Amino acid sequence: IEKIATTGYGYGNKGDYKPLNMASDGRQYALIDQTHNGNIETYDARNTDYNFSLMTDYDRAFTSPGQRAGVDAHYYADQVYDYYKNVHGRDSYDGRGADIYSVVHYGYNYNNAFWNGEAMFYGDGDGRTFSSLSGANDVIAHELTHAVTEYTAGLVYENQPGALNESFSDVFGYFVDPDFLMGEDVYTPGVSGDALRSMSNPEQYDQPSHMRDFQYLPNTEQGDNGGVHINSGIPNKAFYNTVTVMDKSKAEKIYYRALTYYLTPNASFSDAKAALVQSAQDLYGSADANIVANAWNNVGVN
Ligand code: ASN
Ligand code: ZN
Ligand code: CA
Ligand code: CA
Repeated sequence: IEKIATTGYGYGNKGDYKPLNMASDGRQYALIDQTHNGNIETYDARNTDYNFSLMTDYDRAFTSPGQRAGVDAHYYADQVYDYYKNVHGRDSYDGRGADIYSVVHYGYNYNNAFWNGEAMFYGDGDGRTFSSLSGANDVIAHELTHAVTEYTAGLVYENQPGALNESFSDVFGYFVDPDFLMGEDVYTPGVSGDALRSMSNPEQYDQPSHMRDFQYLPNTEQGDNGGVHINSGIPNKAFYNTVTVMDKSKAEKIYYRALTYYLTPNASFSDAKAALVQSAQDLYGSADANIVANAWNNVGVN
């Protein structure tokens, strides 16, 4: 069905007003943003894990409680799209204007979000461990960066390359939401000040921040694929060590170049260090390359 691009608005998970790009067929309005080469589309799983339909309304005001998760997912997907386009000149995750699909109300009380190779999925959370996971723009940036990584470095999701895959998702989560906490806007809604992970102090959430504490876990689901969400604390701390010394605007170019130009699927932490040092050298010269090298030396990656 031909749809006409228009604008409307809605309320996010925290009840906040957000302007939205949408499309209408003259009868209904749908969360389809047609303002880029590819569409940004937001779907409702209605608490299933298999039945997804476009989030729609009969007017341009997406203001009902069941629409809040969709409003945030739609708005933040556009925000992250704009980040990659405006800062890095990248048109969507594949660099070729791929449609970006988000699915909200995935599962029941589901305490996670993920990229499955085709779309981003967000649970509602159980209301204790998490509130609706689309309510955090660093979570959206983290998940969409998994897609960018898939189409660029292709870091395999296990052991050291998997921990790097996780870390790059947190790093670009930082660039979209510049604090060193991940998921703080949706984690434990009854507890303030905490987060899912900390890049400045990974130990606070049981992650190592130095190679001496690297955790050798089995490459199984139980073992978090070799500790991809555990050992990511080490490259995360190296990132913290970098971005607290160098301009953020330089660090994001260096990390993007390493991810999209140098890194390959089986990269180790040492390979990531080398890729980032070389990227810094290419873009800004030896003073910044030395900052990066020292940042990794200080987490025990030589
Ligand atoms: N939220 C997790 C992540 O994006 C889901 C997963 O384990 N893949 O890393
Ligand atoms: Zn992840
Ligand atoms: Ca954050
Ligand atoms: Ca909290």
